[in-house]
Amino acid sequence: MGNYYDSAKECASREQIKAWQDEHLAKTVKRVYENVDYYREKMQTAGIEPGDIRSTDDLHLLPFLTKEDLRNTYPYGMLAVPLSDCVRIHSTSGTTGRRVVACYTQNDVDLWEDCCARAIVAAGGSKEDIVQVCYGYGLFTGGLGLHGGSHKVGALTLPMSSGNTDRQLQFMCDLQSTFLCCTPSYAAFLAESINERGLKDKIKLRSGIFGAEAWSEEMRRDIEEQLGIRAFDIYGLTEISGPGVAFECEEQNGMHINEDHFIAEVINPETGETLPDGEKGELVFTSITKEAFPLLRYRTKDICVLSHEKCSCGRTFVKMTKPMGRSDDMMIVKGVNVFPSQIEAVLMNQGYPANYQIVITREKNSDKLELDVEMTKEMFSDALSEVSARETKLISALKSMLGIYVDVHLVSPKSIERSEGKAKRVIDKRKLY
Ligand code: DLL
Repeated sequence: MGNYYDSAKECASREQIKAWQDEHLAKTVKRVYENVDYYREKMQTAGIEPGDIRSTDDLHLLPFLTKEDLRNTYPYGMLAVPLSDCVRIHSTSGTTGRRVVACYTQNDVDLWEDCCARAIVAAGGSKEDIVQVCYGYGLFTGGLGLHGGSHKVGALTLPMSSGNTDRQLQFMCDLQSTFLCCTPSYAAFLAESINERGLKDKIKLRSGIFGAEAWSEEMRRDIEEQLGIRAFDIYGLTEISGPGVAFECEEQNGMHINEDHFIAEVINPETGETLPDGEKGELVFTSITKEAFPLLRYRTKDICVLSHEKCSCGRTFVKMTKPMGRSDDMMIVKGVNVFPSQIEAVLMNQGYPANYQIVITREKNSDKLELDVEMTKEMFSDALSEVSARETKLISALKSMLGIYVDVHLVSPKSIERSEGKAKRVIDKRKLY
């Protein structure tokens, strides 16, 4: 069994990391140029030859790739190896347009699982753990990615997949799971169900890694408190491999990007210009070790900030903040940029659970932002005046956070549909007009 805290790599000096990236970037660019017609044409149009990219200092010369390019080349047009060398396909959910499929060679699967194993180890996991994986297994990368990582760590792995909460809880109690992997919204739902059923004393969970969707610090505190665990963030996207592109360490303050596999940049989404540490922009990845589906300068649409500041855990890999929304799902309401994470922070601050839904409509050219929020059982009351006082308080806190009026409806506990995977928080009806 490997040691997935690889200090030689994870704590290498910045010079060593750069030297590794320089070498692997140049090789990847050459390979992509030779094997992927679509990208070769893109490079030719930009007037770039593989020999122009000698190190990470030349990265900015390469053209960007977007989801649109992956749709144009669906399903196999971006493959850099023969299809017969691939052993696995995963896919994005494709809620907004054609699906994107990503192919993996055996080596790609191995490296991806190594990244997930690092994430588990950084969250305190080891071969002594019983890891309950309740991400969906299948085309979604969450289940199989963390499953593979857990195997590599040598932990006892429970491949539960998502859903069937009764069975999740029964196994959690009977088999004494110690480590949980699922979306933060499902972790919050499991916590709620555990408390309702009085099972808190029967569970042995001590840690968990949660990702695939945005979650706030307030939600982390809630999950940690209710489940009696430490809750770590994990980030990734199908196009770049899946979960484990970046992971939190014990500092719980930003996620280390696995820089021996992925070069990260933050760019100004309007101009494409590369931004320095500390500036907010769109995250762009270049994969430098993938065989089947290596993407160069892929625009993730995720907005974040990078930091090379020294981390107390000793890892030297650059850290990204939690994504602060997406450049494409950022809502613009009455001309104001609004992120669901801002709304969630206000809700959690006032003690509401993370069960809410945002609906945006447009009447007579004017946007309206409505927010349904579930009350906790303790808040729930038949006295209308109490509920309306609560609504007023929430409206005023949202106004000072966002600068716009939000039409808040407090609804009874459990009336908003629960999600077993990623929660659907925003319904923008304006696009339907
Ligand atoms: O969500 C991979 C994953 C699975 C990550 C399990 C973590 C855990 P996709 O379905 O392709 O892949 O969605 C990728 O989800 O671009 C982000 O917008 C969002 N996302 C992923 N992780 C986080 C996170 C998986 N920790 C898209 N916080 C990404 C906020 C996240 N957003």
